[in-house]
Amino acid sequence: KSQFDWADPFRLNSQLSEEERMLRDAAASFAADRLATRVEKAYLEETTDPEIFREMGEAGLLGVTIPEQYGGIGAGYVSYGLVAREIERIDSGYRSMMSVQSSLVMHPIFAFGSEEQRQRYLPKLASGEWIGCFGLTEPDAGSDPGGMRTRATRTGSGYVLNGSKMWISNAPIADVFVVWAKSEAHCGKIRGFVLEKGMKGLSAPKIEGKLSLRASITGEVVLENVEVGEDALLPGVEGLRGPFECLNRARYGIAWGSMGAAEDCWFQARQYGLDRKQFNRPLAATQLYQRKLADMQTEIALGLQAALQVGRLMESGDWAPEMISIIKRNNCGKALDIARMARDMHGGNGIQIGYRIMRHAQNLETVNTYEGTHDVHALILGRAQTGHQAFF
Ligand code: TGC
Ligand code: FAD
Repeated sequence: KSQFDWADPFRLNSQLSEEERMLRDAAASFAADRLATRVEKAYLEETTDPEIFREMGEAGLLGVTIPEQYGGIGAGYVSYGLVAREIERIDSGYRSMMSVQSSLVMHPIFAFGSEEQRQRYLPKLASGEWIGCFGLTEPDAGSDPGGMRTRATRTGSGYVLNGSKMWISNAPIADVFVVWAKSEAHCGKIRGFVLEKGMKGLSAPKIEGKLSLRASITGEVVLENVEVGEDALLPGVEGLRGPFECLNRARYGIAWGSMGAAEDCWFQARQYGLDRKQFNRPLAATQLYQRKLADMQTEIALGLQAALQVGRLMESGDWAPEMISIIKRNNCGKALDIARMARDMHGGNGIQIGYRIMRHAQNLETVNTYEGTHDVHALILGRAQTGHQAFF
């Protein structure tokens, strides 16, 4: 009979390759040294240090699945998930910065861009010299991105873009904007465009006053007669498949990341219960407290195992987006429940910034909403098993 490891019940560690474990450990060291040390101030003051991108780039944590010739490290999807888990263990906002850059900006340029676009953007995005953002959501088109109003109109040598995007991570500090618009020249189909900071008519004002994901800057993207050449168009994709192919990867990473935040809450709740005494005994010696710890352990162990399986299927090419809907939806929902439960288990201390739990809980409200809300993923899964479209 083997020894039970309460912190790794299903021996996730033993299911990883040596290279995966090394990258995970490097990400964990980076997160402890560079992120944990600045997150509290950043969260309280609602500030984002753009230097973090360069530091992540130096550590090899941006675009890990992108081939080396473009600045990535050509690692697999499990490696990418492990990096997301370690970064989100510190803060969902930092994972957001990493996953937008990697899955929503570098991936479309790599997968759908021309060779010139790949050469121009990917190495600088991988090093963190340039910061990227991804504009899909609009003020009146969130869960239903097909209802977007942003338009690209043909000019002699290129396009003019008009419209606005809302809730765009990294936008106010971005150098590179991957923006999705309906193109009149392509029968109204959605096309991707790569814009650059400083283009006339392009602005990205910060959205102030978020009570969630405060360490990650969010903005609008306003497009007022922005003129671009043909070279700004992503040539390799059209229709909603373009943004969704990027979202598949980012949602997958979020399934791992949210488990990192949940683990931090679980480990803290366990330690708090061992240290704190009420009624002359540790809280952790009570039945109700232990049941909550058991629930946390169970959901996290199952959530990580599911994310690992989907990652392996992505690596072998045998995957479907619905698998990602299951793990994005379940892991985010469970992580949010765990963070709220851990907050309660800390009593009054649970609301203090130093205990981290409430920051995670606040962040996970966003994580449960962006990249397809909990209910939207339920509708995707409902459609897949009944054949009935229930969105409208
Ligand atoms: P539907 O009819 O289902 O599909 C339209 C076309 O798109 C294709 N498609 C996919 N392709 C690849 N992967 C997927 N997951 C795909 N889902 C759909 C589909 O095959 C079809 O192609 P074609 O060629 O036949 O036209 O489209 P619908 O309009 O009915 O969509 C409904 C729904 C709910 C599935 C979809 O709109 C949805 O997922 N809504 C959620 C929106 C969302 O996730 N937004 C995310 C914005 S980005 C963000 O939040 C970043 S936060 C980042 C951070 O800070 O970390
Ligand atoms: P809505 O679509 O209006 O949904 C509101 C509620 O209605 C939800 O509960 C939803 O589940 C429910 N609902 C919607 N449709 C249905 C239906 N058919 N049936 C039943 N219920 C339904 N977007 C980007 O493009 N790029 C980014 O980088 C980005 N970063 C973000 C960062 C933050 C901090 C936040 C908060 C959001 C970000 N988003 C980004 C936007 C995010 O993807 C959207 O907020 C999300 O897709 C939901 O859209 P919405 O806010 O318009 O809500």
